[in-house]
Amino acid sequence: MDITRIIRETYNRDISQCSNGEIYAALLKETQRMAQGKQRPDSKKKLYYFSAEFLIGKLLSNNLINLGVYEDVKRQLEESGRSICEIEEFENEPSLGNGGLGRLAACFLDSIATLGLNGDGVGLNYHFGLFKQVFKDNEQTAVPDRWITDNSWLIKTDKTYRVDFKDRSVTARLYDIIVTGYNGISNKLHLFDLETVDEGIITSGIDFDKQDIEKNLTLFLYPDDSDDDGRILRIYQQYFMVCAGAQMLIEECTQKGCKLYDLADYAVIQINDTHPTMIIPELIRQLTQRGLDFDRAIEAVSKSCAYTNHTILAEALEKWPMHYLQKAVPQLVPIIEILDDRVRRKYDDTSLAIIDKNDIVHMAHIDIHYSMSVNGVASLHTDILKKEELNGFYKIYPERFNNKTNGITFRRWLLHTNPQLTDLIVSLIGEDFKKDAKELKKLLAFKNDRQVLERLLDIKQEKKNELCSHILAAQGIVIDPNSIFDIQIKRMHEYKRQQLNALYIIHKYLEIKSGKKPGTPITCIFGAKAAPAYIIAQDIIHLILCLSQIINNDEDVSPYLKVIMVENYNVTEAERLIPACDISQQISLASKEASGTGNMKLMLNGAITLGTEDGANVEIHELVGDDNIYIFGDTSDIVVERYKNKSYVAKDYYKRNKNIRQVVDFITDEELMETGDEVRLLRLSKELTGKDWFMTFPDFDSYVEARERAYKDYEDRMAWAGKMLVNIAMSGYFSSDRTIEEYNRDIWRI
Ligand code: 26V
Repeated sequence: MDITRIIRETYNRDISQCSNGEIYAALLKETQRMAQGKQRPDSKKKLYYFSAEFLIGKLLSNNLINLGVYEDVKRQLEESGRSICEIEEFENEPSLGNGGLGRLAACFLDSIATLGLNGDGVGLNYHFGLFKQVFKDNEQTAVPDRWITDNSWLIKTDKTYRVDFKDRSVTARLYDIIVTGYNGISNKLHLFDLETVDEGIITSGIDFDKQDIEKNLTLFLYPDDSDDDGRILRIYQQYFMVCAGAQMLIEECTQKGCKLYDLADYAVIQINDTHPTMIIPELIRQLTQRGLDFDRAIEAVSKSCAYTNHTILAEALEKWPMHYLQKAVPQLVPIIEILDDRVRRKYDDTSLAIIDKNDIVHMAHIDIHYSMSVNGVASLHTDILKKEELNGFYKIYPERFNNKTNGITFRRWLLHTNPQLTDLIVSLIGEDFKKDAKELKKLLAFKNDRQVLERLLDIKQEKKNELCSHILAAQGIVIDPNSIFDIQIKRMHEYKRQQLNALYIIHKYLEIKSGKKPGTPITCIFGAKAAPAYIIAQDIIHLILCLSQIINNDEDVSPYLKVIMVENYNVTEAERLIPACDISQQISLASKEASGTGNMKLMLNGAITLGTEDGANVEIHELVGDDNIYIFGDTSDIVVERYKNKSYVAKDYYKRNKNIRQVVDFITDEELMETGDEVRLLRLSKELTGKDWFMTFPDFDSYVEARERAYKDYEDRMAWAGKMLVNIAMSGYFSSDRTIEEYNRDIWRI
């Protein structure tokens, strides 16, 4: 890529006369041109990865890396006195996802293209994505996050599809984003947009008329679903995605010569969580409309579809009242009734039915009965699905169930976010790990190499310094770069237990107040958004922000302990935080976190996990061994048992355990109540002492013990660097290339 030439051709000026924004725009167009020039795969069978979320992050650097020109572009820009980082500031991050599920879909697209597989993503083009988080008076407020400008990666196509709802028809316009593989081919991310969408109907914050479907359908990702209108809007969105997607898919397959009944030879559809489930009845509908008989349509669709489950939390498994479907998409109702009827004829057990006695449709049940594969996302998670949550289904379809432990793309989470570490690894073991992550194991040979370990510590320091400058610039907070960076970054949710982390921070604060100072200062960093309608999650954010205010302003304490909550945590912030992390907090209640993928990114960047035996932590533990991870808390078996026999009483722990009482009482102590909002703090305190549904109290002592042990071990810098090295070396298993190879080997067979 010759930047001088490109700039001259675009603007008829010299690069020195161009703003960074202009350079960005020119680079974007050129990168898009290069990506389009890449070979498109051409196989009979193609994967369609249907997902309501694709959290792709900024794409410029990522695409330059994948196209193999990043270093060259960076150098040319530097020669002209420009920096690629400053230029990338001009790119907006598309916030097309909530968290792990959407980011996983993005990592998968990268690996699918890298492995040369014929597979596209299919989703929605939300104009504002998820909200942008702004802190005000120690609370989260939500404002619209507009990301689409003239210089976005979206390519408008001339393809449109009609989507019929009960009382109206709308037009779906297809936009594409090119997905580049690393030294590979290119695929597409297909995003459908509502032709008549109107950004003008947003009133204040993220409020808008939820009934105005013709204008609102693709405005936001998962709008507030605390009321009926919000939930029905979600059904409209989901159907819009699958109806247009099914038309596109059938069109592509028939063009390749597919007869409708042999659809499974041409298309495999991965259903990412239950959000795209309506693709099953919708495809059946469209196939029968085109003349295929009903039985053969069911068969063709079931052989083409595969379902991934991403959670065992009952409240997160979608169940739609039939009258919602009647109201929005009545054409699917008779089909779903037939699907349910066939299940009922075959199996007596009513818990396996699709429509329950209250006329509620269990979306996951449609997926399980009418697809050829059901997978969990980490080994423990799949075991729990088989043994507990989906046991009834496992008994009738044992061959359908399989595990696919999640993964992450190392191109973004190592090569892009941590070039310093990448260079060190290249200098030690060569370039092969970039295509084959298992190669990282070769790093183990340097476990006792002082020079290498020192380099590792230097790089960590450099990344910590970079983060300090960023946080100072963005939020005006001074951080001690020599402190321990202890980080918890993920969606705010009670099961992820940010509240447990906060209780520890109170414990540490009181300890320092009483004169017991830590060996090394500690900086606790959080990054998390909470769903606007999720009150307790908002309360936990409030608690953390109040603690931050009190602790950071306390002269006795702040030299030893600081608390920071990063505003608007997103992929771009993650890219800054992850390489700078020393301790990775993965403290969900055992059995509740299906996998986690942040845990993998942090491990890859040399952070040591402090975690429960949950999700993929279990596999991290197995890989690195007891000495290179800090495990605490009750096991998933104990937790599952405790829920079953309802034996947990939070109040008992509160009464019996003085430490717990002390930290919990602090939430409603004078100091905090004066700083924060009484209603929020009282509600949170009551929630903990009265219920503590995610069992923070039973794990509290063991959490404190493990965390103290980690801090103490940190003091021995060489021993700590050894742990970092083992974590990096063993992280190869978590490459999404491995995950995708497994999906293709066991499910897709492209
Ligand atoms: C959604 C909701 C929505 C309603 C309120 C409660 C609730 C709780 C959890 C969820 C999560 C839905 C699915 C999801 O995002 N799962 C995540 O998928 C990741 C990729 O497989 C995985 O790493 C995370 O552990 C899992 O939580």
